[in-house]
Amino acid sequence: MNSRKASPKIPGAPGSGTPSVDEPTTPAEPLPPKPEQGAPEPRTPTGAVTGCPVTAYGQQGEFLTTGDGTRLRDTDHSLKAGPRGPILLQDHHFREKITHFDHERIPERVVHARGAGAHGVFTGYGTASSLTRASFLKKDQETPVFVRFSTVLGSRGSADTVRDTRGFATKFYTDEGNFDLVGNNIPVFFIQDAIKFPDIIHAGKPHPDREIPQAQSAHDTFWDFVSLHTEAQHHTMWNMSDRGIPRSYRTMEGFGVHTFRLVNAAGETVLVKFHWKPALGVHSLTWEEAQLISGVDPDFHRRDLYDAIEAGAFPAWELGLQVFPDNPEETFAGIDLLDPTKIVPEELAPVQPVGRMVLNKVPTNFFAETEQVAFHLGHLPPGIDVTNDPLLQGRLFSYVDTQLTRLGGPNFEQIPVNRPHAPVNDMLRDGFHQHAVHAGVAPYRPNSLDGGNPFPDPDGFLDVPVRVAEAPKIRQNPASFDDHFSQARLFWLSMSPVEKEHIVAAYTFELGKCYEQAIKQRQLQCLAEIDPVLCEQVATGLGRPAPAPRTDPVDVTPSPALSQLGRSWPVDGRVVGIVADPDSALSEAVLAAGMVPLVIGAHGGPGIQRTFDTARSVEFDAVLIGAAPPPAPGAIPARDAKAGAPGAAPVDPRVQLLIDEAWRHAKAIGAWGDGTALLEQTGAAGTPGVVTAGDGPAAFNAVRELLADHRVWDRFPASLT
Ligand code: HDE
Repeated sequence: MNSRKASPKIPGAPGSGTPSVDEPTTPAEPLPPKPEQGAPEPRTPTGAVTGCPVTAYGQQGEFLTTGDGTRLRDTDHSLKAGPRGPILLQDHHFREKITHFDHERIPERVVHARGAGAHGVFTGYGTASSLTRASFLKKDQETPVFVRFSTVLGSRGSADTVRDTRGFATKFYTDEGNFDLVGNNIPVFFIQDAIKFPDIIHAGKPHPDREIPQAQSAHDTFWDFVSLHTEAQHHTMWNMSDRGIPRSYRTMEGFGVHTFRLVNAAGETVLVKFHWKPALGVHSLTWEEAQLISGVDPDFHRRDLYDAIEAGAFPAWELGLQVFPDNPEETFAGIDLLDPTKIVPEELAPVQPVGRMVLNKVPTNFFAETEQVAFHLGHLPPGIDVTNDPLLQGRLFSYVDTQLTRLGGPNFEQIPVNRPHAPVNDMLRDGFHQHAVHAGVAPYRPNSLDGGNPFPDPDGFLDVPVRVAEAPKIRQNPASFDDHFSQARLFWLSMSPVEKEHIVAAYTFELGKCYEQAIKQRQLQCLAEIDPVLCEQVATGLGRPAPAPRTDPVDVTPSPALSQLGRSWPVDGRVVGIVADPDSALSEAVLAAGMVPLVIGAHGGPGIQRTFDTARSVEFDAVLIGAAPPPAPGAIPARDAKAGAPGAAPVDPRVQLLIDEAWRHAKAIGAWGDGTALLEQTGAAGTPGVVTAGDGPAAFNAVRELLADHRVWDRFPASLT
């Protein structure tokens, strides 16, 4: 369970103080940070502790100054030759203000541009100590972390809930240097060799002529590429599954994807894959919800992350390892560990927990922290090394290279959020935005002028001396990389019936959005190689013939661990919409359960957080109905096209819509009082996951139990097996 802090209030207040209606006229100290806010620990660019409070990074006083600290009398008028005259070139304040503004933007990330970050702490269990000498994994060792979650394809301002892979990048500020675990929420990748990265990304990004569609894979260029470049089929299957539309960052697994090599104090090595297991389990949206949210609340995932932290429902994950012997073939159970399009099923190699991460602070400033954080796979502490996975090898080049443009030079590691917490003694010098003030005269080795410092440490990072087999220099993959379909089939066969239904619907939607029939047919051929039922179902939806497989589908053993259904999880931080008169006992009960109550009223007022105008079902994980409100003023036909239809039920149409959608999205619904009759009227009463009770708290208790299973899929029996 998550450790919670007491939090009596509903999250979302924008500032740490309560503003006055009138404009303030007397200077005051800057307001303190909000309690849930954190910031990079103050360190010098060379990793030394500064002793400054974290607020020293922010504004320091009550009077407006230039960037240079000179107090100003006026920032509302430019200096002009008379009230009606032109602006004077000498107006240095005007020029500074506008010039700085003109340069506020930096290039967004070429991929993973849309993201949200949070601070936290990682605590080692000590269970990995025999495998690696990395100090942050020692028992009870606490290490600060910064995590950035992201989508891949969309621009920085795109919606959170699009169908896409999610980035899950963690910077551990370990006492032996930073460790960046730059993973995704999907354990495999589209390509086996980094040289193909521009190809898959160009195919997934908007078409270059019209720059549409934004943040989507449902278009011709994406499916053109993945149907021709069939090693992408396994990853594509994950994207078409519910993993492509997570409910929350808090309910995502994370994967390092590649195989890494650990080395212990005795120099012994093992191969490992990194896994993050969310304390709340893996949960997803429905596709209709995801689409609605893209319009209703494009910031849904970042809001959820920050609200959860503010409410004290700290997101948590356990870090785990799949461990494999470091044999010369670099295979396990016949699976090539260097092939990033392959998983090793957990049933064959269980995930062994090695530590726990809790995110407990939201950033103080989005740009300074989330936008400027720079991850790099080469940020490795002693005890963790890379393998020859050709995707990993290419990434080792790319992540430094990209920061040179994005963050404007080679000193990006000195930006506060990137500063290590370990002493830095490099011989890297100068460059744009140099923050360090290096002393000494001999930034070279060997030297005698600085006493020979700094010295190599025989106990420092070890490049494990792995033997490379004698081979020609060649542009070619190993033959074991040629199997492109068996694991896509393994994933498909591991899904529960309702998850299979969703996969069929996703392929049908995405290919249905393609223009070219040839591309649809080519992808259907790929599906035929994966599974004839899947192919036939999608072909029916597309109105096209289902092709026969060219080779017989291989025999695979399903991996039940891949399904996200069938277990129960904590409900921390989940959101309950309440249609009833404000009732503090009910709201208290929801808050006490670690959840967020949002009371929905006809219009704003005390105790009401949403109105019929501002609420939409997709914001809530469950709905409680304690009233049957008649159409409110906002529902007159001129203001709401849904309202006033002849014969419409005598209930506000937006409440009707709320119930219809919550029901359709398999959400738990609870009712009492007039709400019970309303559910009977809508036809929802008596169906699975719809409960009635004598009062609000009792209805909530019943709904809470249902919510532990996330959704009530029994409401919609699947047609597939
Ligand atoms: Fe990335 N990737 N990537 N990637 N990636 C970037 O680095 C790249 C890959 C991942 O929140 C970029 O700083 C290449 C796999 C995440 O800041 C860039 C290849 C995985 C993030 C880059 C891959 C990832 C990135 C863009 C093929 C999962 C966001 C901005 C070999 C294991 C990090 C940046 C953040 C970001 C290159 C493939 C995860 C351009 C060349 C596989 C989570 O350097």
